[in-house]
Amino acid sequence: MARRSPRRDTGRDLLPKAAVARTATVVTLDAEAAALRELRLALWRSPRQIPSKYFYDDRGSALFEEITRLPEYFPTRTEHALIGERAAEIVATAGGASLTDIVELGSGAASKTVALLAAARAAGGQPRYVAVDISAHALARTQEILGPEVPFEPVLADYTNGLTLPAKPKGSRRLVLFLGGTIGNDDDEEATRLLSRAREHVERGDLLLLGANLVTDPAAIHLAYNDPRGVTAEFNRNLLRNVNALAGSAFDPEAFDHYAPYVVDERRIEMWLIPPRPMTIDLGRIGGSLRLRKGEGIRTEISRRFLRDDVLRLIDAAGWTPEKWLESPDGRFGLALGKSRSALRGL
Ligand code: SAH
Ligand code: AVI
Repeated sequence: MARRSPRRDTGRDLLPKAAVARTATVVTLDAEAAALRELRLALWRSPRQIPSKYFYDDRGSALFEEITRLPEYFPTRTEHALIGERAAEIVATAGGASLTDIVELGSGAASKTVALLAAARAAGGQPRYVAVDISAHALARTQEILGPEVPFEPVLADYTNGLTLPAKPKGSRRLVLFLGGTIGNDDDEEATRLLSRAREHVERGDLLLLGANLVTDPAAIHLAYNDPRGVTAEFNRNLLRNVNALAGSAFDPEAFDHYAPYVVDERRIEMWLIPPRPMTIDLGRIGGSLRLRKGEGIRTEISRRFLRDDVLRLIDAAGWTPEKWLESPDGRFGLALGKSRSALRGL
């Protein structure tokens, strides 16, 4: 993409139109400036990093959907089956017919949410579906998958920043979804902050449904992030394309190796991009250039595996009292339902 000339953040009339923005990082000039600052800080951290939310431009979202269909990538289909089997129970716990809206953070294509919406309708409700995602492509896919009959409100936003959501009628029930194991892409501090802030959008008694990858066979986890067709490797490298488009930087994605080990004692996959030789990269609007030594990787993602009690402790610390725990028969995926308390505890 052509490098844009530097602009000053002088007024709202200069903002690019939201309709043409492809990710929430380019919706406003403020957001773009914040993204450039965030990238700079992350690249100078030790180890060097690029936050995983930068995976999700149009191509990244499409590649993630492709990953979810790979035979090696078991989390999506495991969670899908679990939600499919327990949808009626989840909806009943979340208010049944009085459930007025389902808000999903990082909704992606929302393939699993369809079962919950159907169960809510079967229980006599007609909830609106509010999907929050940083990727315009993901929200468009959601609309396609849902069809026109579901009341749908897409929100193009970065959920780590302040979120504005459509108001909920007072006294009605709202269910917040955070599925796919995306919570495992954050460390404990970030995860607790995110889940606590989600409570700003609910009333006491509303529910959270959180999906988490559980500790299982390391070889199976390793294969899920090292598929032989190289789709995950492409997803990893594509992050550099997205950064180039956003920042006018000159990373050469093809020059980096995809490396994704399962680190047993940290209980997490780590995704890295490794330069096989020394490189100097012009960082465009991030500022300056980046010198990488041979093998000096950039970490692009952590993807954590949890034990049941880790998940329950996490939601409790974020102000959601654990109500129910659902687990796939193979023990690889868990869903925690938590009820919002009025006061925060344990933070
Ligand atoms: N929940 C879906 C998608 C998981 S992929 C599933 O289970 O299949 C993670 C999703 O979160 C992507 O669609 C990505 O665009 C979105 N995402 C990642 N970081 C985000 C952020 N900071 N704000 C909003 N959306 C984010
Ligand atoms: C979105 N997130 C839960 C996925 C994961 O498994 O951590 C992203 C992903 N990274 C590589 N493959 C899939």
